[in-house]
Parts: sequence; C-alpha cells; structure tokens
Amino acid sequence: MTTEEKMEEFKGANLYSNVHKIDLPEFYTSGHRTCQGCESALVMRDFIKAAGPRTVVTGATGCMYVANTSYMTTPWVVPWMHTQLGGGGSSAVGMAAGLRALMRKGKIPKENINVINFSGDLGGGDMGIGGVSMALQTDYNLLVIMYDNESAANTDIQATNMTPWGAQTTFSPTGTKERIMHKRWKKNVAAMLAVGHPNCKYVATACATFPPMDYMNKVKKALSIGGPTFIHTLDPCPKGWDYHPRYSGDLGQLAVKTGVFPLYEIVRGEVRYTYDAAAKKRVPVREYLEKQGRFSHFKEEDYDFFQQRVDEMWEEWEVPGIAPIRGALKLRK
Ligand SMILES: Cc1ncc(C[n+]2csc(CCOP(=O)(O)OP(=O)(O)O)c2C)c(N)n1
Ligand code: SF4
Ligand SMILES: [Mg+2]
Repeated sequence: MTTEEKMEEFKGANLYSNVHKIDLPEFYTSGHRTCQGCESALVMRDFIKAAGPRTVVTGATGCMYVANTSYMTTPWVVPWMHTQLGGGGSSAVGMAAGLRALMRKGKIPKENINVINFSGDLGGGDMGIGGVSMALQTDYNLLVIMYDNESAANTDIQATNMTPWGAQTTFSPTGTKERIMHKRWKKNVAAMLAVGHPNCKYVATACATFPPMDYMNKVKKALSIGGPTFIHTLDPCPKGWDYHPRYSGDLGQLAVKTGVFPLYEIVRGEVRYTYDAAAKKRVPVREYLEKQGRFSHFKEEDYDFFQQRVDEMWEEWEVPGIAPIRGALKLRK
C-alpha cells in the first residue's frame, strides 16, 4: 500500500499532520494526583483529546482510577465510570450496548458516541484478559486501551506478567542468594489479541511521547475504523521504574529505539511497523536499562541475556517483534 493510499484509508479520521494541528481543548485537566512525570496520565490526556467530547470512558481499578478520583475531585471533563479491576472489557461492552439500545428506542438522538475503556497491565492484560477478549469479538464500536506501566503500580509496585525480566518489584526484590527474582519474559498481549480475534480490525502498540503524535493518531484510527479495537501503550512510571521524573520521555523513546518495545499497528490483519527496529540500527538495551533503579542489580551477564532476547525477537521471529513463531518460512521454501 502506498503512502497516499494509507492517507486515503484514514481520511475520515482527521489525523494530526503536525503538532500545531492538535486540538487545544482539554478533557482530562487539573484535579488528578498522579506522580510527577507519570506517562499513564499522559496516555489518558492524549486519548481523550484525540477522541473529543462525544466520548464516554470506563476505567478499571488501578493508578488511573485511584489517582484520578480523589474524594470530590476528578480531571475528567467527559462522562466517566469506574469498573472493577478485571472488568474493563465487559464494562465497555455494557456501555456500548446501553447506548445502542437507548438510540434504538429513541431515548437519545442517534449519533456516534465513542466508548473507550482503559485498563492497566494487571487489570487488562492479566486479570481481565477474558473480558477484553470477549469485547473484541463483539460488533460494538469500542476501544480498549491497556496502559502498561509494567507493574501493579497502585498497590505499590508488584510484578505482573508485563513486568520485564529481572526487574525489581515489591514481589521480586533482589537478594544475596538470588539476584534475579522475576524470571518471566514480558507477555505479548497486543499481538496475542490481534492474532486471536478475527472481528478486531485494528490493534496497535504505542508510546505517548514517541514518535510525536503517533499515539494520538492511532487512537483516531482505531475510532474511525470502527468495531472493537485495542491499543497497548508502554508508560514509563518514575515510582515503579525508579528514575527522576524528568526522564519519562527519554525512557519511552529508548524503549522503542532499543527494540525492547516494538511499535506497530495491525490494520485488518496487515502489519505496519510505525518504528522499524528491525531495519534501523538499534540502541543497545543497556542504555535503556541502566537508567532505571529497578535494574540496578544487573551484572554483565544480565544485560547480555536481555540483549540476546531482544535481538532474537527482531532477527529470528517470523513476524519480527510480534509473532514468536519460527520455521514457517523454511517450510514454504
Ligand atoms: C479483584 C481485585 N484484586 C485486587 C485488587 C487490588 N488492586 C487495586 S489496584 C491493583 C493494581 C492494578 O494494577 P494495574 O492494572 O497494572 O494498574 P496500575 O495500578 O499499575 O495503574 C490491585 C492489585 C482489586 N482492586 N481488585
Ligand atoms: S505510580 Fe506510576 S503509574 Fe502510578 S501515578 Fe505514579 S507514575 Fe503514574
Ligand atoms: Mg500497571
């Protein structure tokens, strides 16, 4: 597909062509108590800016619920509803079904109202994955955004299946007997959902700050293509990753440029890399890891192991950075 064809494909999405075109009104404003430098808060602010005011939001328990609803205050300007930790997908289905029924019965005017759920990595990717899976098999217009700060941050940084290998959390502190306590490789949620849900026309990964506008345009694309859609964002978290809040943007960018976090979109089954870490010269993972206190116990062999796994992902997987399947290309030859 040529660049012109791709632009034409999302013509109705009103994509931002440069930062000066980004809408000025804010629908996630003051009144939240997220940490300084919290990128998950930026994920909230940017998705609702891209979606606009005709949107209802449901949010699962987690930092983005708790820090955004201190008693009698909230940054949300649009209608917003809390749902249980694993309830993200089902709450979006319920909301979309309710709106459709009200419109069918003539109780509210027929119009396009966006339904967006946000869930954390534990809520959306582990505990609530069944509900998200169900939501992606429906015919409702809804978008699930899994904001991934790589821990159960709200309850003081416990490991989830999205926590990177070797990271220290309150569940996996380094010790004198065992240096590495968290031995699971990060779960591949976006690709798993894309492969397993034929009704889902759009799945993407994103980082709120890099490349500029990429995340907001992915939200616009998901909403314009219609049907159930899914976006996974990687969100640097100063508290859980243990770094000075001023480096959140730099760390997001490094996660992408080292190839640790693959950036892509899968549009009606077609993969498009939005940062091609297979083609570009990747920054060594060490530059990303050593800036975070959660990896401060790493030794040479740990950096080497991490690098080797990332290299494998880009050089040996059948669909680089996405599908950890090997051998199919050989079979076809
Ligand atoms: C069923 C259930 N179990 C445990 C909790 C306690 N709890 C509240 S928030 C949270 C962590 C959520 O982690 P995540 O979804 O990654 O969101 P984050 O806090 O990182 O933003 C936990 C374990 C809960 N609210 N409900
Ligand atoms: S702990 Fe992390 S995710 Fe939670 S508010 Fe602070 S920076 Fe944001
Ligand atoms: Mg989390």
